[in-house]
Amino acid sequence: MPNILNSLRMRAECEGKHISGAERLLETADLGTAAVELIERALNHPRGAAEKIYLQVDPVPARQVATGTLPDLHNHQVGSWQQGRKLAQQLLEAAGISRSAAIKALQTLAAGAAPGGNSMRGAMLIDAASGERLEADQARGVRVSRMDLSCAARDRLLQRLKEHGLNNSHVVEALTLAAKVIAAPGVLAELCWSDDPDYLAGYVASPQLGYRRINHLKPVGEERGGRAFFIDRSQVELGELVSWLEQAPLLIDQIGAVHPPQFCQGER
Ligand code: WAQ
Ligand code: MG
Repeated sequence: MPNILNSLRMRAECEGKHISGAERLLETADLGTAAVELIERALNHPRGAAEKIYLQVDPVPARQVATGTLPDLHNHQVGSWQQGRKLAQQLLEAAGISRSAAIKALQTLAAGAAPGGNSMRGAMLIDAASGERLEADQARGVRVSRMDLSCAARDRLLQRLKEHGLNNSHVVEALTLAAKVIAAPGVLAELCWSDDPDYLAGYVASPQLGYRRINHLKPVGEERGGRAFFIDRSQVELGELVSWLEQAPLLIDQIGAVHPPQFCQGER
């Protein structure tokens, strides 16, 4: 590793609405290519063409960078988004989240977790026992940053995902983000589905369950998506957790297994 890596962040807006965002951790030689890719993504986004694009680059001393591992991917196939949300609730309960907190988080994401019923730019923090929302700003939320795959790990992951028809940027980025979130002190689980109207998949992730991909968590055309991180408040101080998620650099150099699809029985 060189002495310095770079945190590259992109955020794009159209008419004040958040369109897309991304975060990478890269060597300087790879910065230009990645920045162009992110600008192109923002300009051709299914949520709308960006009017304002913010790019930020911050140096990160390599000695501060921890290394990490991706969770195993389990691929649950459900027949409807309603069935998907039921499964998400069950997985959250299996991860130690109270039923009421799981149901409340699902309902809040479905209704648009930001003021006015929009999607947030970042994630909600949710007390895993009470279901209380803990993030300071309900429009911004907490944005996990300064994480990426090493080049070798990315190549291996793409190869492995390709065997299952899952080699798209949503899966790669979501696995990377979830790896950092479930490694965080005091985080019991994460719930996510996309805010892109044409991308219906989401997941529940936890240290024990791994990354539980669910193919349908919302209806086609739905732009309300987001993330919820479930916290055990007895394990961690909130400010410490937020600064770890936003600031601690993590380079993932080990990938996990990718399991074949598992079909969910029962009512659609
Ligand atoms: N930190 C915290 N929250 C974030 C971040 C971040 N860095 N990036 C996005 N979010 C939140 C924000 O509220 C977005 O509205 C929401 O997540 C969804 O973001 O097939 O594509 O980038 O296995 O639209 C998951 C399934 C796809 C992938 C997730 O999310 C699969 C996805 P998107
Ligand atoms: Mg999106």
